[in-house]
Amino acid sequence: MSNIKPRVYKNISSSEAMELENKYGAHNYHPLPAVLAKGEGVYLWSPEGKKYYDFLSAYSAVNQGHCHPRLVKIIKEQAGTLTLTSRAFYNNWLGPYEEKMTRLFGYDKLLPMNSGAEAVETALKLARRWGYEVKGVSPDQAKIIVCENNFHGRTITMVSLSTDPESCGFFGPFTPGFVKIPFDNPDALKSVIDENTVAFLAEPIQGEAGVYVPEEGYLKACREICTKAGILLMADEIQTGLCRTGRMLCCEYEAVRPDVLILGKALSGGFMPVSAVLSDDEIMLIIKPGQHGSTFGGNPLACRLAMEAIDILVEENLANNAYNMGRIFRDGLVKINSPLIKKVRGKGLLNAMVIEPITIKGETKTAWDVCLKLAENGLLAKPTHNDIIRFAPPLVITETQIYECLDIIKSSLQQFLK
Ligand code: IF1
Repeated sequence: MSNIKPRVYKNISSSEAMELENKYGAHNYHPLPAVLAKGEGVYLWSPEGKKYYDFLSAYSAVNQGHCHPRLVKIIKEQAGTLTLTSRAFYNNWLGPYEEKMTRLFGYDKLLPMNSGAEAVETALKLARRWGYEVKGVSPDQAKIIVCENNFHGRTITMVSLSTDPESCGFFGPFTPGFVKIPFDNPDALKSVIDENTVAFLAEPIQGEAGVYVPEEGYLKACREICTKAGILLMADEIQTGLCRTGRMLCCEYEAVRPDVLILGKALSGGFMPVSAVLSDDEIMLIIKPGQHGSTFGGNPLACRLAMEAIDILVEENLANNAYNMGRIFRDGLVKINSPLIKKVRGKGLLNAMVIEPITIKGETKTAWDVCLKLAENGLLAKPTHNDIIRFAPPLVITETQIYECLDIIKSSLQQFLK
């Protein structure tokens, strides 16, 4: 063992934190130069005490607000009681969690996993096996339709679905059996279905692609096409779900019930990875004991957190707040009337601003530069592409805070143009 003197890391400075990450950590991200040490509700603080509004919410994993007191209480209680048993045995919180979730979302069964990617992988495995055993598709011939510009995670199969070179480049060979069609195009879906097609997987709004909201009626049309063709509609609501878009599920806007519902992120209120797949017995019971699982899936700590995280969403009426605050936010962005704002779009508190590229003193300013300026002025947001900034604060944000953030955005854009 090396004889390095143990360092004390408590209260390291922002610059030390960045230095350590750059020196000892993989460079698989390019973070904004903001170091966070404390979070509460919609606020984040740096080690030096600089206060920020969080307009990313860890990519919609902190819908309930940072360190929600009810979740802190539950995790402390359960962490001192029982955290993990594995599914080799039962535990006293998985059943109650499964009952709560299946009743709330209206499905027969829930399969608990951890990361979002694992939940999407689970949905793909369910669809394939259902295709072979119920639909009668020939072995290893199952096809699953996905949308271009999707984001479903970072595993090899997830990036096999991707059309983004940043996500999938140089990670081949890819998992076969996927057909990619344009998003928001029901005819494209209908045209590729054949006797081997088992499912269609889509995000109700494409988050990473830049908060692409499909035309009104798109989800309903896909539902009808899948029903008619006898294939499964699978909704990845990992980012759009759990009140983010102004409804408990984004699919609710069109009264669409997916055959397979995929949840994650805010399912734990940002405390730990908790994901879930929900479907009815005809699909879920296709997987028999020993055919799928995970070490941490369904652990009692995750179950208690998720039950409390769901209760907070419902009892604090966060879908309603997301709907109302989102409308105020989008209207406010438009009213800024900045030449830098090309387009504003979104639903609930999943919004995006498309930036008009602008050259100032010979330098073309991008969404990244705008985000640097926003951070300087106390608002943290991240570009999803060169010209798109996603705005997704915790759903507990108040009207007063929304207006304060609109002022920060307005003044940041003005400072840009000076
Ligand atoms: C990163 C993006 C967002 C997701 C949807 C599945 C997953 C995600 C709709 C996988 C995860 C995260 C991953 C994170 C950044 C973030 C992201 F920019 F990558 F695309 F939110 F838009 N389905 N999204 O959004 O869930 O396995 O991560 O738990 O990888 O950089 P996960």
